[in-house]
Amino acid sequence: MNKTIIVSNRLPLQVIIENDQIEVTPSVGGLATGLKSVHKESNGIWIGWSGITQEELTPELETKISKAVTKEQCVSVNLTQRDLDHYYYGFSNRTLWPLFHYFIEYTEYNPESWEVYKSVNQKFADTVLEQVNEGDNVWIQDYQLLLVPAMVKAKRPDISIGFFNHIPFPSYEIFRTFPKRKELLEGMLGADLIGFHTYDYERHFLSSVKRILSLDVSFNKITYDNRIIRVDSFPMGIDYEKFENAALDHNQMNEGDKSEIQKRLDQHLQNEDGIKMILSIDRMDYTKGIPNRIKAFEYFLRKYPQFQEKIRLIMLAVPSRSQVPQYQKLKQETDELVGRINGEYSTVSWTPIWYFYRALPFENLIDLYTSSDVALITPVRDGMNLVAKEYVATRTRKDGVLVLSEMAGASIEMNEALLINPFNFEEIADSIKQALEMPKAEQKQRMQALQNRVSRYSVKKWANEFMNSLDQVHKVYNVIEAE
Ligand code: GDG
Repeated sequence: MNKTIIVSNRLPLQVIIENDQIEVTPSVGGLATGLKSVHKESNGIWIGWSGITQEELTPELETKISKAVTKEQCVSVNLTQRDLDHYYYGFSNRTLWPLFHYFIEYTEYNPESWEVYKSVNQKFADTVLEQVNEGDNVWIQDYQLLLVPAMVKAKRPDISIGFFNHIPFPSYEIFRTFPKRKELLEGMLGADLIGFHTYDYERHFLSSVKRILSLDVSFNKITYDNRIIRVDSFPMGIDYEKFENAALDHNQMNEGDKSEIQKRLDQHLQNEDGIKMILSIDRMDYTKGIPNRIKAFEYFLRKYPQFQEKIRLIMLAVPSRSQVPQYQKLKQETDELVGRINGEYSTVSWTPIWYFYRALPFENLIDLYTSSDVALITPVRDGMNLVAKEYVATRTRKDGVLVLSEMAGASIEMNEALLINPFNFEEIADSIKQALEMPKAEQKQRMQALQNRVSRYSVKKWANEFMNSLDQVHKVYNVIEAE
């Protein structure tokens, strides 16, 4: 039976070592859920790193991990600490991430990291080659693995390969600045189908292929190496039902079953007459526009002082890549901004910003989504942004307003949100006011339209559409071969 091999930087599971024993728990992230039908139900396998470096492993532990992940239909790729430093923290996070998000000034180019990135991509490709059989499909995920498609295709031209980029693809003028631009494109072109979240990313990619590799890209098809490669957009969705059901359960919860956070939220909602909650959730990342948001919030408090003591910004920032200096700087800037604004505006009974720098369990995420009148999502660049979609899915009472940056891929499908330019503080402040004062009927109308769209295009549908397109492209390829 033919299978699909999914390849991503991390396996969809958590491996914990304690006293020489290992525990493996499946991860519940969006990608793992979305690809479940492709992975588990079709007897597929998932290739990725387990989260444990080679240095942490004894031969016994390695065998145990290998056995445990095999049970989950996974195969782990072994990485050393040096691999991780250069391939992941180095080339992926200090080079490709800023480059693809238009932060050219943060983009470092270190030849040693590039060499390790190539060798680690080769490790992933070699693992695919060990596992692949005739008739299988391979679906490679994201910017950490840009070279894997060509590495697999070189050895197995018969195998159908898909690649999906989860982050933006920058415009040609940005991409052309990068020393290894040609190699990255050639790596991606090993795939038969290349997917992006939006048409704009697709367009940027095609223009780079046309101008850097001088290839014809008419009708989203590239003929290269005697093959046809198709490029298309597949906006990723969420597991809508999971969020909707969690919110429904949450809304019917007895007092005794409520989390501590929810009890605190309830207390404040009841005690502080008429106070409204504005929510933001993101990884602590410079692409998410966190300082812009805080500054715009301060501008709002100054411009519309009648809202002081009537609203609160709840900001959940999840620690991320804290070894990278720009992330440390961002954390410091955020701490200072929050401290300054709280210092300046707080009263004995009111603090304008509640700031959490940690990851919270899923249940608390639902507490926050369901208790917030407004979601304020202001990335300066974001491939998609699933938080915006999750907020919408949890608003089962059809109220709440989404204020969303037009720089998030999600904004293309979420026109009923209040769309803002994250660099325009005035516009953000005015949109916060509009959101807080929006009549219930208008909230309902906008929310219903958003829910209809977000529920229709779920993450499962996203995965199925990608796989169906990959099958189509492969058929065309076979026809050309036969001719
Ligand atoms: C990349 C692209 C693209 C957040 N805090 C907690 C928590 N989360 C979950 C959210 C959401 C996910 O993390 C974040 O997803 P995003 O899409 O917003 O952002 P990235 O992490 O940057 O993801 C992005 C995505 O890939 C998919 O292609 O949309 O553009 O950058 O699901 O719910 N989950 C829990 N606790 C937290 O504190 N449990």
